[in-house]
Amino acid sequence: MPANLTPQYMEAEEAYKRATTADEKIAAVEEMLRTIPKHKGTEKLQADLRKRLARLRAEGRELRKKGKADPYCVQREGAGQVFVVGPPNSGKSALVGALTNAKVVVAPYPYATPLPVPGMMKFENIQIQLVDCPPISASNCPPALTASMRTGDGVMIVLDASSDSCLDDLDEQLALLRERKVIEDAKRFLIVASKIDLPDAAINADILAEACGEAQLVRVSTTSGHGICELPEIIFAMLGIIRLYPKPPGKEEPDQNSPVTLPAGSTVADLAEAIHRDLPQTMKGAKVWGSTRFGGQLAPREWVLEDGDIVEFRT
Ligand SMILES: Nc1nc2c(ncn2[C@@H]2O[C@H](COP(=O)(O)OP(=O)(O)O)[C@@H](O)[C@H]2O)c(=O)[nH]1
Ligand SMILES: [Mg+2]
Repeated sequence: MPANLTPQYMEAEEAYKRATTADEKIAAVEEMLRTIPKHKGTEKLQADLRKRLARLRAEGRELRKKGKADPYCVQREGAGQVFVVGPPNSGKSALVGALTNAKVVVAPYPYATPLPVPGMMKFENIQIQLVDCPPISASNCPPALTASMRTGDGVMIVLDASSDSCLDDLDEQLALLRERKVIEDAKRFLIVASKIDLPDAAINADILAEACGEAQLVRVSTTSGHGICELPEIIFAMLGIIRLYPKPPGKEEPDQNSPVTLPAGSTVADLAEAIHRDLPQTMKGAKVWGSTRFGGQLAPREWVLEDGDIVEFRT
């Protein structure tokens, strides 16, 4: 360990450890190089950092190239990204079209959706991204598509409940998504029985519901509108996120239109970190309205927040 590393350098190193994206890592290493004391004792470390920076930049270029070259890759937007998947003609595009602004193609023939199409769905004061996907089956499932799905926050499996094959379709979809590690034990997913307006669909949906076991099944029809209004809230609940409202001290009301969304179970410290990386260190305390017994009660950093909480940080 070379001597005389400055606090600025240590801070940049911390930022590097916390970085989650390639760009954040590059920025942190650049800062480490800028702040490292330039003398004999740090020469080796400087060389290592330059190598690391070159490697990160090359990886970044490669990723960007792939991002352009990989048509299955979808830029994540909003409070969560949910892939809408299923066999051909099950009503995926119609559903994404009903819930979002996406320009989907709904058609009575299979493979009308050759590539993923994202759209934004509004739930109260947040937006959740839904991605209309090409159909997948055991015989036709591009690895690049399932690789893209793995980076999402959740999956909706849409099955045509009017079809005699819907139970087999369910098994096939679940087996495929598990094999490709899109849904693992912890991954969030939802099963949608579509076209519930058609004959036999209600009975088939009951059979599907039984086969689903613990997994949640939702019955919908884009034709009759059945179940459509309820879906945004169900999808929000599936994602397991909470909305939090930071309030500057002295201000009467927080901005209700731009909550910070975090995984359920997040604490006061997690919210501080999400707002500013220095805030967990600089904060002296937090007042919380909502989950605490009294409005504006002082809460410790490990206090678990709930959806809708208002938090005022004291610095
Ligand atoms: N009756 C009925 N038909 C639907 C419904 N949703 C979709 N369809 C029809 O089913 C066909 C396939 O729909 P589409 O959304 O393109 O399926 P995708 O291949 O899964 O994207 C089209 O002819 C749609 O009009 C529904 O809720 N009820
Ligand atoms: Mg489609």
